[in-house]
Amino acid sequence: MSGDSAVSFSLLHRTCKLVVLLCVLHISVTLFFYVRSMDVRFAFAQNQQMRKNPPRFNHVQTVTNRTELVSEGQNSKNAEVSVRSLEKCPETSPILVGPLRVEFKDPVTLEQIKSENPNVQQGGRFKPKDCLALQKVAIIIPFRKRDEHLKYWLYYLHPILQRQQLDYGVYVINQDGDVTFNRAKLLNVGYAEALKEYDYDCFVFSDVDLIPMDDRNIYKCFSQPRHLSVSMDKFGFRLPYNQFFGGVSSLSKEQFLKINGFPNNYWGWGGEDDDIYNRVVSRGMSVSRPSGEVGKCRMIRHNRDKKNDPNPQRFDRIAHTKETMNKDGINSLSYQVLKVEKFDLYTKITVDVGKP
Ligand code: UDH
Ligand code: NGS
Repeated sequence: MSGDSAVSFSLLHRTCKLVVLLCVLHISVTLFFYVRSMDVRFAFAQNQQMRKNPPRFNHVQTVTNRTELVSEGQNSKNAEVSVRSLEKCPETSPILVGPLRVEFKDPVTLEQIKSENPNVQQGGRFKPKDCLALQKVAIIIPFRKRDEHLKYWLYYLHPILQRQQLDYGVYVINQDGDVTFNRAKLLNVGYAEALKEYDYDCFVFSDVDLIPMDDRNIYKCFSQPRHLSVSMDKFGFRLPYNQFFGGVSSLSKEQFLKINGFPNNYWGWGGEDDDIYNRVVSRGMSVSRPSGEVGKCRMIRHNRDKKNDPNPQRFDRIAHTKETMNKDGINSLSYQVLKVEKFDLYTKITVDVGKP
């Protein structure tokens, strides 16, 4: 072989090697992208499948429960233990329905209410199964001899509160005996007794005869103390006066403690709600309210109760809230629990609140 042909052979050899190398590189790159595109298609198909069966927990994660999960398409043999997250309920419950028809023509029975609310636990407790409720709410009802009203309250409120996705308990605080009624003291007792049972962070105080006409009026707490019964039928669906804080209100534990709870010394009808309003503003807070539309509610008509006549001292007392509120309130509350009854739809706590 001459020198020239040896050089051209070696050049050809090197060129061929380069071409082969380039081919191998090309095939590798093609293979790599092909395999990757298969992954994407597979993931897309899986995603589509999940859309057909959307996940039940689709909000921000918070609490984790160890649970055995069987993934879709896998049989129990392949079941793997994984950590399932119970996620926070959404800010606005997706199962609210808005305006409601509320009437008191037909009587209701506790059996009927119980069967229509199978998820309510003994003592009137409920929490959503599929998500973690945003607030733990104790509903406190001051009570004496209003069983017919209580049935309507339970009939209407349990379905509403469940749709509002609250972790709640219903506490009926029953004043024992026949001395003059004391609404605000019973509410203080409800606060103290509910906290002995569960770590509630919000307290809704509701008269037994007030029923919301719209489930968007959420029975929870807000950044300011809230007045919920803003638009009552008996006042022509308006506020009777701007400072009105009666009927249904809600305060977080922190807000309640900031005002030293409610007054204990308003015996008989009137003024205690105005005193609570004074406490709220004197501690630099304001009252939050739903709109007049969402805040519509009906009151069950009734005559004045025995032993709940207008309190003649009420005007004098509300004129001095600022001076009295530090020593009269949750810090000076004294009472005696006589009976705690766990019924299917509520907890009834009978108390001796003393006398004027
Ligand atoms: N309450 C009772 N029993 C009583 C008194 C009051 O359960 O004997 C409770 C009940 O939850 C009631 C709440 O305390 O809703 C407030 O009672 P209230 O008498 O201050 O207010 P209400 O709106 O009646 O029930 C106002 C007087 C109605 C006079 C009607 C005249 N037509
Ligand atoms: C005011 C009372 C409040 C009461 C409101 C509405 O006059 O306690 O009427 O009463 N304040 C005083 O008497 C100082 S209602 O018609 O709902 O019974 O809540």
